[in-house]
Amino acid sequence: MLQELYQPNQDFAKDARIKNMDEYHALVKKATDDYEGFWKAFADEKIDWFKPYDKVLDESNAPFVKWFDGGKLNVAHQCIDRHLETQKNKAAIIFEGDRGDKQVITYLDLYEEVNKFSNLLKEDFGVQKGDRVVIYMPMIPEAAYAMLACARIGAIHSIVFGGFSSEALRDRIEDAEAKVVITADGAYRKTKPYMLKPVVDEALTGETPVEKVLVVERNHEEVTWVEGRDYSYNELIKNKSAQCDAEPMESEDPLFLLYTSGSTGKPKGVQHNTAGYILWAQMTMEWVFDVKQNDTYWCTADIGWITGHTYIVYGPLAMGATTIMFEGVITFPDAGRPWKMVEEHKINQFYTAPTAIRVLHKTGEDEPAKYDLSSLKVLGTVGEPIDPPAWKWYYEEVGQSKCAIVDTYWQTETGGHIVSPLPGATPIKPACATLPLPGIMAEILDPETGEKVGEGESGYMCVTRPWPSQIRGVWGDDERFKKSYFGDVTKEGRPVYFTGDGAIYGENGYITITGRTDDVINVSGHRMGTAEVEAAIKKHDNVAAVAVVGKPHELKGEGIFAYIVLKSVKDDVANELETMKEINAIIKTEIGNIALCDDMVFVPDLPKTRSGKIMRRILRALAKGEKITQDTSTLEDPTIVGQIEALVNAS
Ligand code: 6R9
Repeated sequence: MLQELYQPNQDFAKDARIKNMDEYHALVKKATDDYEGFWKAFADEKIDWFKPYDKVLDESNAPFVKWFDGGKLNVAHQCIDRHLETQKNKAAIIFEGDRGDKQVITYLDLYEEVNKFSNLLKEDFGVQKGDRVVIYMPMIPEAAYAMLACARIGAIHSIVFGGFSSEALRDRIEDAEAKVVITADGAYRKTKPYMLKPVVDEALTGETPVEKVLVVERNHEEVTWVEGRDYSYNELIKNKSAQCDAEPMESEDPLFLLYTSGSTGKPKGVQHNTAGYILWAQMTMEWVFDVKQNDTYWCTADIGWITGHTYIVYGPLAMGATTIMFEGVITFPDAGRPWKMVEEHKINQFYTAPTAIRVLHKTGEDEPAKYDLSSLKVLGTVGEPIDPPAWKWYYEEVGQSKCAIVDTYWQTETGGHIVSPLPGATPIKPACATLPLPGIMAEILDPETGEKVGEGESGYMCVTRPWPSQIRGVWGDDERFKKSYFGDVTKEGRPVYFTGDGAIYGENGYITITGRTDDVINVSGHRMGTAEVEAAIKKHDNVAAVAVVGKPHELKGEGIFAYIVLKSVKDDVANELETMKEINAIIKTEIGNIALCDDMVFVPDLPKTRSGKIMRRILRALAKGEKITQDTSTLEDPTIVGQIEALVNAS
């Protein structure tokens, strides 16, 4: 096994922030010996405090914890203002539009744009500290300005991914009780305009907490304007002052909400607070990507996901880096687009998802060789387990066997990376997230006993001590927060955080993440709750019952497989196809294209236990085409398994 390890590039390592495993172990030891002292040192060094904090960590009300209580700071100040003295003319954001249009935004430009935006929100929209602002935007610089403007004035942003439907947007707006929505008319995809504003209009029909909508005019296509509700950003911003003081925020004031899928019910509003989040965003940027003063860093995520929050906007700007923002599609006009961009912008760190790597590999295996990729130093992946062939292609063809691959494991709830190689220190291994980052007490535990499992054994990926960037709550639902993440297991009296992922220890404590242990499906690195998809499918008049499961998919990682029981069966193929189309149309309006089913099978019934619980394990196995070997005698009707199997095979 050991010979599979790839050692860090020594030329790179000598200038890296963490240069070798001795330095890694020294940091881990420091955290183990004096946990609060470890975090205190970094909080003091990295954060520009308006007022010092009183206490590093308050666990008295665990699992509700407080980090750096009593301190005051502002995230927009941390990300912008404090860099002006030394690098006001450095590029903060380099924007590349879908059609190749480019824009360089310096730190001074960013300061002015964010201040104007902040003044607009305060003066024209009456946004105050603590108000919720929903952002439904394409990947354009104004999306970053909007986030930072909220942070500057203390409003809590909640970004909704632009691919979500009007119903999904409505749910999130209502749950957050947002007073303002910031959107755009639309943007461009594959050179053609597409629209967002109509989706917002739809989401706001009927009763809504939203009073005002700000529309950035990006593609200048025709949109409807509702008098007294909708305002053009392009107009209002013209006469705004570029001076706006950053609101002093408490360390534990909320910074943002981001809705994510869990195993049951509607998406949860994951709440991140100010100080702890920004500290870890900055530290992981520095450690895991090791971005240097003159580097250009590109993360291909969308700001609608946590990766876009932490690793396009907050992390890079907090450390004063240059971050690329890309509006387009990485396989357009061809699968050489990202490599062309690397060559043009001389990108040094590139961060993407396994699903993108698989597509780039499949559709453009030889593309990397056509470009000069010598600027690259670190390649990152995130969102789902990466398979060894994709990893190898990424390492050899894109990284030319000299770049570290950082397989970063984390979640919306963790705020930043928790298990990841360090590019100058950690020997890497295909498809292995390797070791916990210093300060993160991540362990694989037996879910029953709470004991750490041994080498070669699998268990649940957990974190046994609170860390600064962890989720602070589920918006409006403390019980759900406790129930979703903290079971009965405690370690040294502390509630243990459960990630919901399975993992296995290899040699040297190396961690391989094996995937979700709950009913969350990971489609192209995006989390979908089975309950959400099932609720959408049930809206079809002729659906009596449904169960969806994940099924391995060559490009997406997992696809969605639905077992559907119809109320009335006509037994004709044309009719069935029509129903399938109708169901997918409902999913599209209820959630969005990302939740469309790859497979649907109409079945006479679902495999249920006598107590009425659906046996998803069986359905998952059948979707994969596996033979059912487990005991089915506890089922209400054991013959159903054979019937479903025959239908799956025939589909
Ligand atoms: C950052 C992000 C979180 C879920 C997580 C896990 C999966 C993320 C991974 C990974 C294997 C990695 N995941 N990174 N699995 N290796 N390097 O993706 O957040 O959208 O909340 O998803 O993604 O299953 O629990 P989020």
